[in-house]
Amino acid sequence: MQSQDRNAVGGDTIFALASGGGPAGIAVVRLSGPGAVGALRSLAAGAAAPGERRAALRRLTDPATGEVLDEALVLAFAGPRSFTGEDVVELHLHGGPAVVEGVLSALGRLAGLRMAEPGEFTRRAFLNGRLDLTQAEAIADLVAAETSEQRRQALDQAAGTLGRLYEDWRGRLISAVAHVEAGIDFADEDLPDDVDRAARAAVAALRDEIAAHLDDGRRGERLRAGVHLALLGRPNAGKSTLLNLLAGRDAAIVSETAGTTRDVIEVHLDLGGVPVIVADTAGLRESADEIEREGVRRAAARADWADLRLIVLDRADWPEVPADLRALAAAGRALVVVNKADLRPVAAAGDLAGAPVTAISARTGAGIDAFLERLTAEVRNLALAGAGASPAPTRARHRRALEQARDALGQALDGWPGRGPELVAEDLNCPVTLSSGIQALMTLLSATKQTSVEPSWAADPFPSSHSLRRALFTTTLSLPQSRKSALVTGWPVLVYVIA
Ligand SMILES: Nc1nc2c(ncn2[C@@H]2O[C@H](COP(=O)(O)OP(=O)(O)OP(=O)(O)O)[C@@H](O)[C@H]2O)c(=O)[nH]1
Ligand SMILES: [Mg+2]
Repeated sequence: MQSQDRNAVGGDTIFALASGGGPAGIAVVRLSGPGAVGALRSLAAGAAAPGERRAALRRLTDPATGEVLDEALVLAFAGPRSFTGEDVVELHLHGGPAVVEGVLSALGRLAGLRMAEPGEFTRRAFLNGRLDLTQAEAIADLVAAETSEQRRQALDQAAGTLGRLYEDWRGRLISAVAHVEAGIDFADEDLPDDVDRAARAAVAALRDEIAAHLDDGRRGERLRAGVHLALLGRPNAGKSTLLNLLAGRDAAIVSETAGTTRDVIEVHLDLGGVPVIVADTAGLRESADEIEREGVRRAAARADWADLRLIVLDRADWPEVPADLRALAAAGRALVVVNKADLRPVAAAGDLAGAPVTAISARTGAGIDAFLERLTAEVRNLALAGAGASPAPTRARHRRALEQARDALGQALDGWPGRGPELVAEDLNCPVTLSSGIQALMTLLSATKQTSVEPSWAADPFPSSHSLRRALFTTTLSLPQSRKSALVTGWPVLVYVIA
């Protein structure tokens, strides 16, 4: 069952508890690598491994002492058709700590086996080409997903939606670079104009697509990391009371002393499937107290970078709203609640400088349902708007690489080579810039620095030929025959292949 190809990466065999720690009905220990099946045989006192992708019951013993460790359900997956691409064995044990500990230490004493490092199974899957980098990231996101929408996004990405989009862009860019290269290599010749025009249009379209993909309001990243909501307002407005109501527990101290909250207090909520991190902050006012001043400074900082600001007003501050709070509302990404509506009916509706206003009582819960509905809609809008239509970048890493690609394409379009014999040295910058765009897209999918163009047929008769020319060959196939011959003049590789 083991071949070098199947177990290309590690050489050694890794194992780890794949399920959570602590007593449980079942615990799963996973093994991956060339020694996985042999290790199973050692633990099963020589009994054969089950057939591929079949489960079997085995009595597991410690090979060193002969002591029985468990009766377990075991499964074997032969590489390369396994999660890691290597031979994989799963031991479904009874989930008691002593069982798990006994099996792990017995495995650790077998030659060629070692404990896996965190993330190492997924890493091997990635290195063996079972996953691209966006999929490997998605597995981590799926394991960490706490809400339904996070799960949906992670599952989509794990299925390759994001990777396919980037791969498609990379392919289109390679094709465009190949055409530009041809134009430069054969500048003296009568290349058809529309080849150049088409390449240029393809690069422009791609640049626009990447820009549109980036212009998503960071929804994918927000959904992955959580929408940050800051509660802001005067001391005693009822921010902490509202936080506790939202959290359903006494997370923050509430008192009638103005200036109670100093540190930023966070609670995590699931609003409509979107993770939300709500931060309670110190009441905003001038203060002589040094500690309170620091609290106010932290509140202002949180207000700056929060995705959404929830301005909590005491009904005494409504409808004559203090100028600084009105300015906060006017700055956008804000909702307003007028609190303590239980003390005196509050006529609060409409908006404050564009931010929608709701009247509530954080003490009695009156008005909270309507407010939560509005808040949930706003949060879903921040994290999901347009979701479903196209996948979104989910990490800052994606954003950086995409920005690099977009900028490289823009630069290439600015310096697009002239046509014909007036070709100048600067023209050569264009394919180089485009290639750096390819490289940027490549880093989205792969951590390795491999060349950006792969040969498109198996047996390359001219291994030394420039990879871009090979790509040109494939792209020229879509041209009419007359154009092909124009392009291949003086190009032995292409002449050979087309003939
Ligand atoms: N009647 C009434 N009292 C409220 C309501 N919400 C809060 N309070 C009271 O107002 C006082 C201040 O509430 P907090 O939640 O501590 O106010 P805060 O905005 O966190 O105040 P600081 O932490 O000092 O900035 C407490 O005595 C609360 O019980 C409400 O809806 N109705
Ligand atoms: Mg407070």
